[in-house]
Amino acid sequence: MKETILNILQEAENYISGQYLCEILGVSRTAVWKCIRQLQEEGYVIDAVKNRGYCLRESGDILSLHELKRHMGTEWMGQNLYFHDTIDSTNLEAKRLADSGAPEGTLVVADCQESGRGRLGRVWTSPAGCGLWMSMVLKPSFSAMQASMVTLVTAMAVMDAIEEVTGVQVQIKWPNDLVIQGRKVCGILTEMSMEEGRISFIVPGIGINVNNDHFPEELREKAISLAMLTGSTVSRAALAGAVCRSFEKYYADFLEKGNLSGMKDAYNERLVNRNQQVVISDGAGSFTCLSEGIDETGALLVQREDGRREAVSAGEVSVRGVYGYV
Ligand code: BT5
Repeated sequence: MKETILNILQEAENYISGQYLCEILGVSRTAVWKCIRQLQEEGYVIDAVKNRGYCLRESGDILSLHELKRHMGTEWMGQNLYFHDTIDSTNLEAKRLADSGAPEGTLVVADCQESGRGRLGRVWTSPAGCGLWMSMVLKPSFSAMQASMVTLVTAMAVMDAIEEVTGVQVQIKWPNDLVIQGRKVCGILTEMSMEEGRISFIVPGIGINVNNDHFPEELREKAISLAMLTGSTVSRAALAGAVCRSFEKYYADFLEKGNLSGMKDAYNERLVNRNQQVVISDGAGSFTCLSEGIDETGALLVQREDGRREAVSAGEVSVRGVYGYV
């Protein structure tokens, strides 16, 4: 019933009378009032005026199943949707769901992660009430060789979504970070499960700092949130919907071409450090080189100091600027 009242208020442009709600729902005025109180407690600003009824003023940044569904507008991504106030990690949950048969397009969103994860066992700081922590389930038929490209497809999708919702221009730090003013606003962790040499599922996990007004000491110089830039609260539900819609678009292009040729130029235009010296670290050590941009497989083309050119694959590698994070 609460859900129906919310839908009616969200669609109405003006006051809706209490009497009307009672009639449609076949319940008492007290029952309607109880629901209104609950919605107010959840953060909806609803005016209640005698002889006029109820009017929804704003939804602000409420992250809930209802708000996520309302903003989704996708064909397949997020149509099977889970929302948790708190969870260990949306990637872990998406993998558990995928393992037990959840379909492609399953989306897990949480308000807070207690064990948010970065790559190589690093921690992803995921406090409640300010970030968008979400993971998607893909069940592709392409080969494992192509899987690392999914991180870059996801980065393109998030970049566009952030611009659509906030107007803020984002840069990409290959392979899995989005940065603004040299600070990390989003990290992507793509995980894959294989069976008998074939991909059983891929889970791209996205962490976006949206309305954080501060960061722990160790991230203060390195991280930024969208609200810190725009000065206003950003709707995480609207952003989640935009990410999913834009992901559908880029993923379809990637599947059609089998590579990143359709987005390579746009990616390179936003590549931070392009044509600059960077330090690349992998399991074997680190080296300094000139970053030239990605090729259509998503590898970073670099030139070593001795002039040798090579393509570095987007796997477990890190890139940083010669003097710091970018
Ligand atoms: C990443 O790893 O950037 C991938 C982060 C993916 C997070 C999402 S949230 C939803 C889903 N569920 C999960 O459990 N994970 C995914 P990496 O490149 O390894 O970067 C990790 C490093 O980023 C840390 O060592 C910190 O230095 C920094 N960091 C941690 N939390 C951050 C935050 N909130 N904002 C910016 N930087 C952060």
